[in-house]
Amino acid sequence: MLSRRRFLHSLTASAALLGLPARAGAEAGPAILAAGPSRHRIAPEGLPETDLWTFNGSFPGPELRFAQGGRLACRVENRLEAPTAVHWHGLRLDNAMDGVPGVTQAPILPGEEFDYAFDLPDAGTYWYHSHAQSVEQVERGLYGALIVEEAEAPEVDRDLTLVLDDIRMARGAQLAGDFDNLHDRAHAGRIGNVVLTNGAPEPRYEVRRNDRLRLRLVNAANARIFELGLYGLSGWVMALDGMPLAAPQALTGPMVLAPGQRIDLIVDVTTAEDEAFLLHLERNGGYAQAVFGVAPGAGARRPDPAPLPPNPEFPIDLAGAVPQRVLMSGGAMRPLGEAIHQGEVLTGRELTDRGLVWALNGQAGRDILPLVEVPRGASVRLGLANDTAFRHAMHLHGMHFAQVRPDGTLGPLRDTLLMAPDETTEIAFAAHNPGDWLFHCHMLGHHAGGMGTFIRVTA
Ligand SMILES: [Cu+2]
Repeated sequence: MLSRRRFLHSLTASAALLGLPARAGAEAGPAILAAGPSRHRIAPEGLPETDLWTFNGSFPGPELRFAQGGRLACRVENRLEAPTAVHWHGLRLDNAMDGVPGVTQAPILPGEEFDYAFDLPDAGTYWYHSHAQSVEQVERGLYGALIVEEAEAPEVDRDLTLVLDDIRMARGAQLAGDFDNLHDRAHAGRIGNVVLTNGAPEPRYEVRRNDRLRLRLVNAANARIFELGLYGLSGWVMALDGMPLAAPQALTGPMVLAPGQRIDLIVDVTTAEDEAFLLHLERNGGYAQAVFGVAPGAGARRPDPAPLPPNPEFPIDLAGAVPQRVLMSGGAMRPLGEAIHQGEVLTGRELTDRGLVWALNGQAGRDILPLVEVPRGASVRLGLANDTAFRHAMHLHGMHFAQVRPDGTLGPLRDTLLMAPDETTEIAFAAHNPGDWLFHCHMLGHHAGGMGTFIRVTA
């Protein structure tokens, strides 16, 4: 892995050159994220390095860490030959900083830059990624973790972020170039053939027996839904999509992590063997997603962890919520007959010619009108029906929602919800954050293929 220390050193130098104020302690996030091409050793020695697009030449991009209640200030420089923009996934931030070209900002053109600056009211595990031509740019490596630290963090021996991805590698250890192919779009999305953790296949981390680890899992893949297990580690789910659970939930079975989602774990190294694993589960067994080398340790088992401190809350008024249905349609096996695209009714053939294969409420691609418009402070209740043969990971920008359980109670807060084929469910959220906020499938080819809309919260 790249040395974070070396990276921070080089940034301090750039900040000084630009006359930007130096920051200290947990506020010392980089002053600059430069998007540009870089080469990385992913394939075994003997094969070429892989050409990627990354932030600051690091794959994944540098892990950003800030203190809760602090402020992120970061200049994004575009050294690519394509327009870009950075979305700060899961953060309840100012709309103008959300990083969606054509909605919250103009794209950052090659050679240009954009200054992002916003407050960080919530602690948790978040991530940042390109939101311009994301089906290509995220696949090429334009993403990184963003951690907001609690003032009173739980005591652990190691706080480790594991950013999961898969890439589709072709000859010469280079990415297969057909990022936009219609077949992927209309099926489960671009699924890779090389699975990575922090940019490497099967990385190894050294720990000691009885160590307590905080593992922050982030799914940065285009479309892969990770099913994960632990071997030799046992513990609790502490947070989902950055938001703390009211009570730690003991881990008893596999974990499912859809694209865009995060899980915070606290685990103890309980194995008597000399290795433990984060397992990637497949139908017929599992293999190592990440390996932990286990050295003898002097420590004893610790008591169960206390819940993480709660983030600021915005109560959801379920009874008074504005209802809106969302019908998800299209894709292979149940293709769109016709749908509206930017105010025009198009046939299935015409839609396909434009790469559009999915629709929300009969709209293929983002309309000029919002899915729903509410005043700030209202609550919204979305009835979601997945009338497709595929799974989708529906992501809301700028606000967290809760799933409404059949008994009417609310599940934990999330920003991305995985839906099964033919599933219907409801989510609800407090519209506390003014602006136009995307609501889209985080399988990036599905979004590019039409599965996206937005919600307007008026001030
Ligand atoms: Cu989808």
